[in-house]
This record gives sequence, structure tokens and C-alpha cells, in this order.
Amino acid sequence: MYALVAVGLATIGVSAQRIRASDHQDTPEVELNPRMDINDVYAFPGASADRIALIMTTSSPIAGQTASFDPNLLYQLKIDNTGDAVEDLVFQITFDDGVGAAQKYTIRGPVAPSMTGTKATLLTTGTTVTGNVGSIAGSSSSVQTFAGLKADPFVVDLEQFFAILPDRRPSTGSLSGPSTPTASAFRNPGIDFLKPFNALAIAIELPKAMLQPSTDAAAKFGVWGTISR
Ligand SMILES: [Ca+2]
Repeated sequence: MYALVAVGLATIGVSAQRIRASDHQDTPEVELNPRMDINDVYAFPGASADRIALIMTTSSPIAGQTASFDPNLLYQLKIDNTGDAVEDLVFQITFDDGVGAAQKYTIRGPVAPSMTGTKATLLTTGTTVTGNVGSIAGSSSSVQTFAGLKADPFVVDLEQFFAILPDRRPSTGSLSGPSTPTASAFRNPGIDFLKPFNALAIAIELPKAMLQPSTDAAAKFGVWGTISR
């Protein structure tokens, strides 16, 4: 049995492309345990009009090249296609205890979960794709997957953010500083603090029809990611 430690979400229409991202280091626990930390969840059109790509990033900021996913955590992407904010389908992603490119990932799904909400059990049914971290696996006509190190795609001027909201500053390091605001707005041009850093990404690309059976162009589904232990 796994219990939730982190969540991030995005929403998307089957025909539209509306994306909302969450944030890095949302709570003290995940700040201290970066591999539990969901940075962002992305959903956007895939390689062809009938496909969609779902991505979850974790563990940013990583400066090195040998970071690994936590073999003791259950990473999940969840789909609600009935509009009730309860998952109807899930992807379950697990990792063995290898390091860097020697680590193997297993991605199960899309498959109906046996439990919904904050508890989860590992499923043994549904499409399963396995591969090595850093490599693409699966089928370009069905479920195709990647897990591994990628440049963190999130953009933020963190130095200026903390100048505006100094109560969010870390207590040590280059971003620590005065506890009273020294700015009231973002600067132009800003400086992307995350540009030199990597994240660990889990990417799944598949036919949209596997997630949303409706052929109605206005049909929508919700996507969110969780990490459980
Ligand atoms: Ca639902």
C-alpha cells in the first residue's frame, strides 16, 4: 500500500491545449527529499494529431548527471475523463535500485486503478513498458515512454521572486537574504534561475483515444501526478 506525499496537476481538452503547472519544493518534507518532489505536470499534443504527451518532472534542481529515481516510491499520472475529479485511469511508474543509466523503469497503464484518492496499490494488469533510464521504450503507435534526466523546462526568476516574497526564502545558500521585501515586481528582462539545472522527467506519449473514449471534440479530461510511498 502506498500513501500520497506529493501532487501536481495540469488540465487539457482533447482538442484544446490549456496547461497549468504547479511548483517546485511545495512543502518542507519534499524540499528535504527532492525525489519525492513533483516539480510540474505537463500535457500537450503528441507527435501526431491523435496522440498526446504527458510529462511529470521531479527532483529539480539537479546539477549532476547521475541522479536516480527513488526505487521505494510509486510515481503516478492520473486521468479523470468523467468530470468528477476522481481518477478513471492511471499510469504507475516504478524504478529498480540501479543508478543513472543502469536504473530500469516500468510504466504500467493506462489502466483502471483498484483504489482512488490518496491510497494506491501496485497494479498487475494493463499495458506495461520497461526501459533503462535515459532511453525511449515502447511503441510509437501505442504507448511510448521515457524516464530520465532532462533540462528543467520550468522558467522562473527565483532571485527576484524572493526579493518580492522574502518569507519564502531558504535560510541558507545563494537565495537567502533580507526578510523584508526589496522589490515589488518582476524585472524585465528576468533571469531564469533554473536554466542551468536538470530535473528527472517521466514522459508518456500515447493515442488520446486510450485516455478519453469520447470522440466529441469538446470532450475534456484532467491530468495530475502523484508520488506515494
Ligand atoms: Ca472520473
